[in-house]
Amino acid sequence: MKNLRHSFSLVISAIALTIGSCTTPATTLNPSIIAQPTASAITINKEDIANKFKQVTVAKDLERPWGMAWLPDGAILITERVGRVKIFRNGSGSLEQIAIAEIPNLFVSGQAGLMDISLHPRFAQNNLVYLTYSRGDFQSNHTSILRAKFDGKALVETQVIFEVKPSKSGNQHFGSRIVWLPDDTMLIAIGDGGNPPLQLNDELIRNQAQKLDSQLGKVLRLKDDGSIPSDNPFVKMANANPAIWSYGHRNIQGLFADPLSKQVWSTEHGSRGGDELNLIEAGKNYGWPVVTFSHEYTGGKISNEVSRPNMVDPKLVWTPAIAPSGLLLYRGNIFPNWQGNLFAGGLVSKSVVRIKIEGNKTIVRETIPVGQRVRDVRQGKDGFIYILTDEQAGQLIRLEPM
Ligand SMILES: [Ca+2]
Repeated sequence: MKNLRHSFSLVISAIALTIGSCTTPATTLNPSIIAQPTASAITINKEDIANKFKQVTVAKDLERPWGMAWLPDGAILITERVGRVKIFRNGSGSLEQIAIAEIPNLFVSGQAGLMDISLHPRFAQNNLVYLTYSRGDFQSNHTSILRAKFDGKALVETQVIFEVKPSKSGNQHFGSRIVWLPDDTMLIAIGDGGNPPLQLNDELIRNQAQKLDSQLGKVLRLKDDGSIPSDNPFVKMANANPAIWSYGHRNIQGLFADPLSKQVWSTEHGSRGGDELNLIEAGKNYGWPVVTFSHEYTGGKISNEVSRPNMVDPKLVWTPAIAPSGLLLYRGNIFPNWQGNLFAGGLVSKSVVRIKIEGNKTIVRETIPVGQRVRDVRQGKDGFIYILTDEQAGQLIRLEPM
């Protein structure tokens, strides 16, 4: 283990901001209160000074790693987008590939491939592991959930337990984080299918996010066998897909369910600017692409509206984009003053943003430069914060107090 670099824990490059709670009557949000990562510094308080830390690279040569999950003994299972799973053992520092029985019709291209990994909440009893991946080919593919058993050495008995409908073409916007709720159901975030000019049914595919008969652009809630719980919000609505938990999402790649507060937080990619932090609640519409701060990559407006009364406002907006992936709400003891803070990874920003929640306000407290594309941020079983970087030679980086 080597200390590759010291962090810049006191560098604060984002301005504090707040956006009204989602329950307030919607008004047009003032763009001046939106996060401007280049804006002026804010006052450094004792809390920040107490949390000096360093970034330690504990594993490297991971090829485009995407997700990670902790085994009961502290070892970490890590996915690589090309279709591999590796195991990292903290004690020895070893990183080894493990065998996986089969990933049927794995599609690796652009953003597609093997993505998230998550253990069943009762893994100690059933050894079940859940993986998300894109299945099919460039013409037709589905984000799918693969369930496997970890026998101590390999992932065996793989079985596809869920696939998103409808199918789509192309290699963009798959989602696909998995988190677990206290009742052992899972939430999975699914992207809207892709950018213009990609179409589905003779219109832009991104419009799927507002269609309740489609699973694209949604957060879905499923049972641990891939079936649909009978108490989902749209189960009784005619023509609505019963798996839907929330809708109007572009592409969520950061999702966290906090067992203490029972809150579910997400980070969502905008197009050009307009990335969002959202508090996810059942049955709610999060607006995409009807309301958004985001612009087309070509520069034009996507919508003239940024808020509507029946749609949930984001808690925080990033313009320019950070390209968020990986989200953690910290509940460990290693950094006591960071209790309850959110940590949002950024692919384009190559950083992790620390966000404090104060009642209905979310305040950007600091930006932690990583210098590599950040794909995932998690709290380890040991209470340290782990960062996975999306590079051809990606790294597993641990934040440690100094
Ligand atoms: Ca939104």
